[in-house]
Amino acid sequence: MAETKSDIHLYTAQTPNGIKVSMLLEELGLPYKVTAIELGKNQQKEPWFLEINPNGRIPALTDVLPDGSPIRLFESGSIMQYLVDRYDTEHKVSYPRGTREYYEVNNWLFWQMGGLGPMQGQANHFARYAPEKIQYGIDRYRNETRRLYGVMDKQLSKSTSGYLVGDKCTIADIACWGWVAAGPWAGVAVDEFPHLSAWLDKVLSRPGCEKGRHVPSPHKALEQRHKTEEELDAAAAATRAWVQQGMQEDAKRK
Ligand SMILES: N[C@@H](CCC(=O)N[C@@H](CS)C(=O)NCC(=O)O)C(=O)O
Repeated sequence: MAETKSDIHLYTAQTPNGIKVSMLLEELGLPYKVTAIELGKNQQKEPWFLEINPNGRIPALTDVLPDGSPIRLFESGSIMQYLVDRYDTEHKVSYPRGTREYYEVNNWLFWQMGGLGPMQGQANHFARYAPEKIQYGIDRYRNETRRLYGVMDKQLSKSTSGYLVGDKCTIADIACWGWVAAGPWAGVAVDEFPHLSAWLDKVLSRPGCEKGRHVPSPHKALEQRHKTEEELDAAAAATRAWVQQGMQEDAKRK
């Protein structure tokens, strides 16, 4: 088979935001290069990486525009919109601009980026990474995450396709999947939500999503469903150390 040339270069790590992009790239069948960023070594804060994403977070992606000029992308939602805009000409996981479904996909993509991701991220922080257990913070973000799962469950209960918008899997589903798969890490049980549980398996059964979730290393979040709170807490110890160190360094930066 002839090798396909690709200028797409993904900078990522095994996290819910990171795997969104690799799942999408695999769904679209696009060739791409991968650089695994070691968050534990704070590589995302090194000057060369900040040239790509000034915000110092993964994922980030570089590509070359048709006129030959390089482009850098950051924020997972922005990266996903770029990839479907440019490469999903057959609308495998997107809808044509101007259609009702196009705007509805945006609703759910922004809902994930502004709600589900940040709330669940803070639930993770207070439940797993904070140096002390502050019950108010744990409850606030866990309850908000649970509420958001309920909103998604309700939307899915009305869907005839089993996906968030219209008759197919879109970037809205792909954006949410890694977060819902990691529910147990945040202390939120997905089994409380029957439509969400079915959706989790449905997305997982797609070969592209299945392959992409293991980039740049094996995805293990689903295995956490069978762990106790104590086991999850113990597993968080190593990450807690670098999260705390990263926060201290960020606080000193101007
Ligand atoms: N809104 C951003 C969030 C990116 C983000 O927070 N990435 C995390 C991993 S999921 C990260 O890079 N953390 C490293 C750090 O905080 O230094 C996106 O969706 O791309």
